[in-house]
Amino acid sequence: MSEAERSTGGLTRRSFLATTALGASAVAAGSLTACASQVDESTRDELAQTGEEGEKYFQSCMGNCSSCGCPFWVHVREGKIVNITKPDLTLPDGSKNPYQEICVKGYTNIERMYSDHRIKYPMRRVEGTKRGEGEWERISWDEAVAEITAKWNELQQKYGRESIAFIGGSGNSNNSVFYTGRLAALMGATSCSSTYDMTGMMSNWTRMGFVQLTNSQNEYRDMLNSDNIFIWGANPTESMIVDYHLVAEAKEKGAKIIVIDPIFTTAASKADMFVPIRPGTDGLLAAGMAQIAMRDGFMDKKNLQTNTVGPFLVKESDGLYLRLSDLGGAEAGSEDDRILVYEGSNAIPFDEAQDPEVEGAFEVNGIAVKPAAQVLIDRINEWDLETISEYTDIPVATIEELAAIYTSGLSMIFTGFGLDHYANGQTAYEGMFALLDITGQECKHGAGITVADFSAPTAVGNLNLPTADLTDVMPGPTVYSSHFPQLVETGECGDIKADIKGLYVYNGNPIGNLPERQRWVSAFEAMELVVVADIFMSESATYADYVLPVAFLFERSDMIAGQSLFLKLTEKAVEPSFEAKPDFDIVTLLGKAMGFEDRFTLTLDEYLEGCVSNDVATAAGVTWERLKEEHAVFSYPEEPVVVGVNEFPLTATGRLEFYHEGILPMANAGQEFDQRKESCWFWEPPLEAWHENEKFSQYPLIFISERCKFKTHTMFNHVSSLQELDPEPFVKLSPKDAEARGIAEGDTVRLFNDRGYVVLKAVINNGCRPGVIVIDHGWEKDAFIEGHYSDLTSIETWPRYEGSNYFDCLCEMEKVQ
Ligand SMILES: Nc1nc2c(c(=O)[nH]1)N[C@H]1C(S)=C(S)[C@@H](COP(=O)(O)OP(=O)(O)OC[C@H]3O[C@@H](n4cnc5c(=O)[nH]c(N)nc54)[C@H](O)[C@@H]3O)O[C@H]1N2
Ligand SMILES: Nc1nc2c(c(=O)[nH]1)N[C@H]1C(S)=C(S)[C@@H](COP(=O)(O)OP(=O)(O)OC[C@H]3O[C@@H](n4cnc5c(=O)[nH]c(N)nc54)[C@H](O)[C@@H]3O)O[C@H]1N2
Ligand code: SF4
Ligand SMILES: [Mo]
Repeated sequence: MSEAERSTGGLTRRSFLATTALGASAVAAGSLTACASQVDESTRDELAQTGEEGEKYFQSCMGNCSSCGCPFWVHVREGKIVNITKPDLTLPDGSKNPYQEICVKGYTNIERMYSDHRIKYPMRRVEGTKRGEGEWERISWDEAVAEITAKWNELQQKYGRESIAFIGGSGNSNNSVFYTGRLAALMGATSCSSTYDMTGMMSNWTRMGFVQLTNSQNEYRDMLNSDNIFIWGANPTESMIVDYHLVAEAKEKGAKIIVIDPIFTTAASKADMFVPIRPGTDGLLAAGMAQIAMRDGFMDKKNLQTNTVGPFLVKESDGLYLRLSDLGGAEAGSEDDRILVYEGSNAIPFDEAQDPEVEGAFEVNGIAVKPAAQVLIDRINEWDLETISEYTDIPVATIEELAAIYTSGLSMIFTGFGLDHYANGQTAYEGMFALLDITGQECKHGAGITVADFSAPTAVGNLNLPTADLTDVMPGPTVYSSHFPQLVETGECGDIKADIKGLYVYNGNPIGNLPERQRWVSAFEAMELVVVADIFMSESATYADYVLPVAFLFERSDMIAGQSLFLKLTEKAVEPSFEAKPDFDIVTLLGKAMGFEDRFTLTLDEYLEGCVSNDVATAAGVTWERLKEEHAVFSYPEEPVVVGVNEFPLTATGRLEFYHEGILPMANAGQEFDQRKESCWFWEPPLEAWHENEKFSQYPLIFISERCKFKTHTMFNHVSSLQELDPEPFVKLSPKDAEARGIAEGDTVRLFNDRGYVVLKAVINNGCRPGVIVIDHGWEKDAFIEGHYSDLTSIETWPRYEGSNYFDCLCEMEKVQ
């Protein structure tokens, strides 16, 4: 393929421009996925220009970005979708919904729907061809369902119920697709749970408990109450496109914006201060700032005493809290066996204390103890500012300046998932939490930490419904994607034993989106049956034995919960293209054929109605009738949620927990686990992405990715108009790294390490930190000249959290001659 062809997904530039938005001539002859659109472009253009509004249906993008689903009106004329416009959702006070805009990707959903990349029919890989060769034959739904379920029965009889694994993804969060979990549970199949973003989310949950409305401490709107906003490990102008205006508005109101990132992002270009940091060292920077704050008298004792576990006494011997039972005052484990704090030379139950100590070391009945806050402070003080400066590569004076700004007013940390993508990302999040707890920048409006994920409607739209009635059913095991290849390779993962022989992939594109792609390709190859249900011919679908066509968002009604202030009920605007069906219908067909007729009796509407027949919805005033009438119902508190103000930690102690007594790893994958070390913040270098790592002399470049405005993961990859704006992948590198390797702008380069390689173009960029290279996220294999960027990354995890550690990756680069 020539370069021009490659950059436009296989079409020459001329034919590409001529066929943008699926002109019939773009159709690859004979391919069953490539299809003539049901409406040709000129007809749709004509329809779009008639000036009439057409029929309007309430719909939503489901980009899995920002606030996860900007609401739309889609306009239909003569059965064709011709336009997308923005509904004006308002908050109860009459103000505009702050979480809805339509970005450039959003408007291309029409083109996406009519794209030649849709899967049109159920298809079976042609017998005698290999997976991935792309030879398909069209079959009927009856054949597909009969053949797939016959094979499932055979495999389950031979290898056990758990030998079929269901792998979901982050795809589009909608209640229809979640229904797939019902089939998996009934079949006793193994569920593979994807681990992207997991370290970040688990760090939050471990600290706050599974609070209902937010995964972070403050909802985004609360930034408008802040004096300082630290954008720290997030790239919101690309990844939270429709939410970034809140940062801009806060700035207009006078807030100072500080960006801490290894690369000079667009947000950095708009900020008051940019601090380039060495990757993987954020926890240390936070510790340095906390140290300075304490030195300068900004320790907030009251906050530690009341909102956190700060005063709880920790026994030096075993790291457990000192309780009344340790002193013979209560029966161990009884309700009265309360945790003790130190006040006026005595250890007393925490709920009787007025002004407990948060610092110091004490002896109680011969037992050496320290308040948990002191344990944290000791860990922080193990690091001196010079060492912190050396490791973070930030001058001491800058760390001092950051601390001074942070303590100068109400400060918010706006973080994201950049820090999550290192194996020990919790050291960064927990470092930030320590800074918040010590300085008291929390539990009040304008101060705290915010990350995309405020999820009121998730509870309202009961996502547990698909399995809630299955109390008599024994579901299969759940394994995290970070250990799924291990399970396939060895049949074991901790306590789980399963001989996985069949995969059902839905709502995700694991090959290419999960780290260490070759392990995933091998896992797919080891299967006797791979089924992929998708709207599009994704990279994973190309490795399937059967593909099942899923209806596009506008071709079904659905409920969208999560990352929004509104619960939304979308309306089917047009009939599904070709033979596509909503996941709900697909799962119902498969479930009935597996013998679960009496468990799949609902229609999609009945199921969606059931989703809002729950107490949380009733309390929020959300009813099916209202949803039918209003489409989107505000189901969130009017004031931004701030944990510690209008929502409270749901931890065992009822407080924010920076110390964890007896913490366990997220999953037992047979790993060693140092419970004492993990009980409280500490810092160690990333597993791989570190200049003192033994691989560094061979592979001295840290490979990270960034979000791109024109893609959400791989979901908008085949939209021609976006391809025109963003035609091919390239690696960004600093002038210094380019010079050292004789690389010039536009050269073709090869990145490689022990795991794999990728060949693509190089772009030299001054905003790139020397030693760090960047490829934007979301490309699939056909986009690269050779290889795949996910062949570089590692699946290895930290013992505590199951993560996907895309950025914890070293490689080298050379010019391709
Ligand atoms: N357009 C678009 N938007 C999206 C998505 C998409 O694919 N496309 N995906 C959505 C999803 S699922 C997610 S999880 C989010 C993720 O979006 P973000 O939370 O913004 O995460 P990333 O873009 O992965 O990384 C954020 C920033 O962290 C920086 N970074 C990398 N390493 C370090 C480090 O060691 N320290 C510090 N301080 N910074 C570091 C990166 O340079 C980057 O600027 O975006 C969502 N929004
Ligand atoms: N190198 C690198 N890799 C990364 C990241 C990174 O920063 N760098 N980020 C990671 C992160 S944070 C995330 S969240 C993951 C995302 O990883 P994935 O969840 O695998 O992301 P998508 O590419 O969006 O794949 C979603 C698939 O689901 C399909 N789909 C959409 N809606 C539906 C539906 O209703 N039903 C069905 N059956 N299918 C549907 C889409 O067509 C698409 O093929 O990527 C991760 N991968
Ligand atoms: S892709 Fe754009 S329009 Fe769609 S949800 Fe994301 S930000 Fe909104
Ligand atoms: Mo993500």
